[in-house]
Amino acid sequence: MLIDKMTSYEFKKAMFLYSGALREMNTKIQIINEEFALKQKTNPIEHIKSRLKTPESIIAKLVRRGYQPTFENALKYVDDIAGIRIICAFTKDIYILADIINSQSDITVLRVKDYIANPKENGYRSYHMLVDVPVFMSDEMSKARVEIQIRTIAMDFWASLEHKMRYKFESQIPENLNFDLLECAEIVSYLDEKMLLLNNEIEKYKV
Ligand code: 0O2
Repeated sequence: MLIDKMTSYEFKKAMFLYSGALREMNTKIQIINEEFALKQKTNPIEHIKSRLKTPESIIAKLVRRGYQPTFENALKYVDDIAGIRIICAFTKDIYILADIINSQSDITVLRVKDYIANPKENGYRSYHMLVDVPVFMSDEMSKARVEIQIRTIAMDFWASLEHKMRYKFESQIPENLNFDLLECAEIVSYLDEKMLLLNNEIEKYKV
């Protein structure tokens, strides 16, 4: 069981690797953002959040998916033990960033889920990438998976509220609230489109 292994060297080393990969990825993304500011005097990224999933949350996810909450299953089935969320102002920046991450020679993109082109039924929008990041140690190199979620400020606003509601209602969100959430998701999508068009107009007048 995962609980039994939490104090073991094996578990600590795995979490150390995830944490290293998270920091590597964070630095990469910050460098990309600063380079944008240098070249184009604009930052595509509003802010970055990163976190390591707690053992409790790993166990909860495994149980939710019908797996035994073991260390081996955590490594095999929980893809977002290390997670980064990148918040952009505009949808176009999401795809620019995703392309740049994709082209980094030391990063292997394992999976992409484009919930912007294909929103979830509940209205969730975000761009997810699962990547393998190399972590160089004193005598070896290991890879660890990091889940990257890229979304706009508006998409993040929606996802935070939906997450809070799901938590409050223990995943049984009342039908009328689900309807309102879906309506808000459509408004968010419209707002993102409008803001992008507005920004394109502003860009034309840049000195
Ligand atoms: P938490 O509490 O944010 O960590 P996978 O995680 O890849 O094994 P899945 O569900 O196929 O399994 O992956 P997916 O769809 O890429 O979702 C992973 C994460 O995206 C979730 O992690 C959430 O953070 C976010 N997400 C996905 N769908 C929704 C949604 O409908 N609403 C909100 N608010 N967030 C969503 P966790 O572990 O489920 O949650």
